[in-house]
Amino acid sequence: MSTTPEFILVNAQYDKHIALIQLNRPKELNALNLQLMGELRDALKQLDVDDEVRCIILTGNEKAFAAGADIKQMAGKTAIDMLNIDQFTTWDSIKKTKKPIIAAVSGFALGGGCELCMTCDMIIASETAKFGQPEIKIGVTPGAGGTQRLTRVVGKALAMEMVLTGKFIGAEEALRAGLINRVVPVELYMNEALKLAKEIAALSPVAVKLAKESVINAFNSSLDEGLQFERKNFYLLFASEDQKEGMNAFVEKRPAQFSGK
Ligand code: DAK
Repeated sequence: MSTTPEFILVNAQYDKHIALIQLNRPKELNALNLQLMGELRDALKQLDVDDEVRCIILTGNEKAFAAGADIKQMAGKTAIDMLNIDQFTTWDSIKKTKKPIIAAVSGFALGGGCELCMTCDMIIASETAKFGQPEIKIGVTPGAGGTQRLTRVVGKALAMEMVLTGKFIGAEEALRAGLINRVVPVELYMNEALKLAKEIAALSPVAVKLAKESVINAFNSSLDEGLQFERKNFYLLFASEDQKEGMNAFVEKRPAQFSGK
């Protein structure tokens, strides 16, 4: 990044091999304006090539992960403005992050905020988290995957209800629906996200990266294609030092030290 971001805080050394990005427009409930999204895209690109970083936590604050795209910024736009702004390039870039991203969610995760946390790989939520796709209430539909990712995860019945009525669901319902990994008391959600990040950061970064790639591929391929893809990644890992280290450490009954090579 060439300039210091204004709407996000980035700590590349939040913990050993763990980076933290915090969305930081608290007065606007972290509404995702174009600048914030650009800053987020740039930060993720940079962390993705930082060899010291093995896992990224993305969070907001206790009141809001993000209340959606910035409605005030979008309200007066024409279709051609939206086309020329081409937010999809930014969202696609975020989606292409190879390292695992854990969303630590408290409060509102709505519209683009819900879509952003679904773009992450795992979601840890506080008991106060509320997920929703309320775009229908402002005369549009979800635009960054809300009708697709949500439906694949929670199923048609709940997705239809959320997308067609804009209703929010709480953390417990989101857990039951398979949208999130766990719910913890609000004072613990960052700790819980860090605990999960540490677990992942202790493993082979190259295996983690390929494992993420294979799981994501499951959403974009037939079962046979996905299995072929998985197989190639599995073979590829036998070219890594981490595979030798991991298997030798098991045989020698000692903890493995993974280098990412
Ligand atoms: N945009 C702009 N400002 C927002 C905002 C938003 N999404 N959400 C909240 N704010 C602002 C409020 O306007 C208010 O500002 P001031 O009036 O103080 O200046 C401040 O944050 C505090 O909000 P409230 O006073 O409303 O707080 P409450 O606790 O009473 O209510 C709420 C919280 C989250 C229920 C409410 O703020 C709310 O309903 N917010 C809007 C939620 C929403 O409709 N979200 C969906 C937005 S549409 C795309 C990618 C993504 C998207 C589209 C396209 N492409 C790749 C093309 C995404 C679209 C969306 O997300």
